[in-house]
Amino acid sequence: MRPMRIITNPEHGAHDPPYEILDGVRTPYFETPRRVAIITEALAAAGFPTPEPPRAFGLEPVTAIHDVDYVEYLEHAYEAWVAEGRAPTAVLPSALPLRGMRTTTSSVQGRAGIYCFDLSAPIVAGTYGAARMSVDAALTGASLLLEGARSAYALCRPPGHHAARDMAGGYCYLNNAAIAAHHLARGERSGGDFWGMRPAVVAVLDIDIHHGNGTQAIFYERSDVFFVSIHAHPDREYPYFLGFADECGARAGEGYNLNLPLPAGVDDEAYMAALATALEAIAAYSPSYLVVSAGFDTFGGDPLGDFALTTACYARIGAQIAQLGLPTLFVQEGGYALEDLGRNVVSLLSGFEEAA
Ligand code: SP5
Ligand code: ZN
Repeated sequence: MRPMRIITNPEHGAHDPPYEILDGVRTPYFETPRRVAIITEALAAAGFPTPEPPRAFGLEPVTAIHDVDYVEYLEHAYEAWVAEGRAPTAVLPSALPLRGMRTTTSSVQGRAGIYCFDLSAPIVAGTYGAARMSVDAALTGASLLLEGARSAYALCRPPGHHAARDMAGGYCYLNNAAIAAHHLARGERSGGDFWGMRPAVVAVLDIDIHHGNGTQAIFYERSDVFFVSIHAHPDREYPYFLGFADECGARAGEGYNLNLPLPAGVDDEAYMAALATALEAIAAYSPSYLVVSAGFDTFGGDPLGDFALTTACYARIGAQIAQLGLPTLFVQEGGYALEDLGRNVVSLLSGFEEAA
């Protein structure tokens, strides 16, 4: 068994917003650079290979998924915000254009409202560069699969699964997993023989506790990417407005979206039962590649989640995922229990490797 390749984002530390507004309270930013340091140290201690820097893929794979206007906003928002004379702390909206309001505006303050759906995606000077290199980490992992690797882990920061075609939110700016899945679906092998160019079917399995609203929206009308998410029921938990069980895809994508919303307090056994349902559905679509949006905020000690998973459960999850026998890219999403985050990541990846 070849060891799992690990790709990091050397630029992630430049994205370090000071706070967010969470449940009406100004809170230190949960999605901190320390998460990467913790995971990196734990992987090294567990004997995983030395992390690799990403290759540069340019803007094209990004704008294949995100609107050009939105990407340009992310790139220039901070400097424009400061040039408007606003506080250099971070770009955050003060008003959101809901129901019947106009969405044309020229100020950065106005555009922040158009391009954010919550108050947890502040833009600082280093946000765009970090988000772009986070995408490159996921794309590097996807390319390794196209080149024949069994698995890869992209230690993406910032995370991506809440980011939609033209919206940031939930610590996410660019949707790393969606961009990687699209890259795999196009089947662009560097070798490029005829069969290698054949478009592939890709499954995205989202195991973050929060519904991957961005990834779902991006692929909702596509039949080449099957999106499956196991998450806290949106009736009680973020992102509140998407992730219900009756969202099954639309038009060409009808039947290619599966949501498994769960109650509070889910333990290891209840989770494994939901995972079995998700994996059976994935197997039925016989995809060529699997992308796992790997969040660890399902952990019992997570400050943002209300599930009760143990560290040992992540190894069981990894082992079950490996049973699909698919080339698999793990993309880091959430996970905020800093004391346990490192061993939870090690547990998932080791469980996969030992069963692969
Ligand atoms: C990538 C990712 O995990 N983003 C998550 C963003 C979630 N933001 C809102 C969380 C609301 C949590 N409310 C429950 C608090 C319990 N103390
Ligand atoms: Zn999450």
